[in-house]
Amino acid sequence: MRFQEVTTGKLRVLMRHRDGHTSGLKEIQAYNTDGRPPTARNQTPYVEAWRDPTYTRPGQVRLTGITEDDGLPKRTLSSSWRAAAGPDDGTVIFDDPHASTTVARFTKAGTYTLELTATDGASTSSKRVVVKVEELGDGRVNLAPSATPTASYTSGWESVAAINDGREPASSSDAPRWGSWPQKDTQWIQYTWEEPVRVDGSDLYFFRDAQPGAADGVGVPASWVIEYRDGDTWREVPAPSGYGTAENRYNRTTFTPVTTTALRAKLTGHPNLALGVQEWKVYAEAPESVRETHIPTLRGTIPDLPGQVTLVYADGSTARSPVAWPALTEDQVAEGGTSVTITGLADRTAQPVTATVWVRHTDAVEITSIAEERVTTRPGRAPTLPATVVATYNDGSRDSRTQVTWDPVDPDQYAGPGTFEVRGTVPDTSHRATATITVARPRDPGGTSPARR
Ligand SMILES: [Ca+2]
Ligand SMILES: [Ca+2]
Repeated sequence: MRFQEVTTGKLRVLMRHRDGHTSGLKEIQAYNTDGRPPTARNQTPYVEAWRDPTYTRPGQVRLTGITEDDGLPKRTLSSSWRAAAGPDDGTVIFDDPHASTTVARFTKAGTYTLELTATDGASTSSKRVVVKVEELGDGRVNLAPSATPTASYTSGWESVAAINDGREPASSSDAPRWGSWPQKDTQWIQYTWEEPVRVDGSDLYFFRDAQPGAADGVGVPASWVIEYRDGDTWREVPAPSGYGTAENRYNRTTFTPVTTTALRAKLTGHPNLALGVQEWKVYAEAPESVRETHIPTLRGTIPDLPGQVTLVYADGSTARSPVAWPALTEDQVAEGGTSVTITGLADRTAQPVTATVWVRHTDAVEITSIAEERVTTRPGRAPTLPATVVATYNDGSRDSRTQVTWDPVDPDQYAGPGTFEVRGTVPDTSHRATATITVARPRDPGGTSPARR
């Protein structure tokens, strides 16, 4: 590059690292060309983009982008990702559509064309990446990536972060991995989540460099158990299907669901051998349903969509899950009396979730009905009543964020199997909310259900 002549004793280059990369400089030469630099002319931005091949989560793609500009005309450069093409009904959700490097998630398998566009305010460049999304996963959601991994002990040259890095091991001697050498006997690895999770299974892949009977080294365990944190106590997960110790593959364990903030695998080694793990996946229980999301908005106003949805499990209990929605456009909310349904992705279920946005002509509306709620519980356990209900208004719009105060429930009503109704009060309307409660014995008599006590 050329610039106006300066007189100086020092020259330096300032570099800003590209996202996820470091930078190096091989050589810099400085000249006095004795010439006048040419008048700067605005160059269009430079854009490059590709798919990160090391990122292997089902239904997701990590996109790496580079956007650069000469700083002309106004020293601004903005970029954005969009889906230029994809299968019918397929939705792409970018974690941050304005970051050049981001993760895209898909609601449907197929071939998508994703486009990164950069503009300096005067001119625009773009680059397309075609990605083939083969599988959205097998319906199980691995919660390990969102956990913090710790261990009883980690050898200085191994890494506990390797157990949830998402990298598929090629064999039990692959690396990176966690290992406890020279600590032997019983060792553990642990996952801790910031919010409670509801889990019902795991896949664990051991690291080993020795076989049972060896004088030293790292081996698969002689035995192991999965424990969950219940208050201040560690308990073994209920009704575990078994704890395999095979090498060179995952060992699957399923168990009766538990809600917890921490899970650990407690491994007991063969004599003389330390312990190790390549990867440990922990699966969220698949919910039976997701509570409907209905959001009204005034025409011309793009509404804020809820950051969480409520998952409902087979036993009637519920949990919240973060959810990502595609961005709404002004066109979609331009006309009163219309509605638009969008598909989002919740962190803790493999099923896509939907939200309906109802576009109103006016805010002068009133409630005409409240949808009935259906709740399941077990004998002796108070039903989990929802904090909100779905109200329908006189213009046909709905709102799933309508607050409700339920009448008190007498424990006698859910002491044994049967059905009963609970009524609730909603502000600013004489319409009452109704919840029908079904008290049923659990389908699976195993575990620690109250029905068996
Ligand atoms: Ca430019
Ligand atoms: Ca790993």
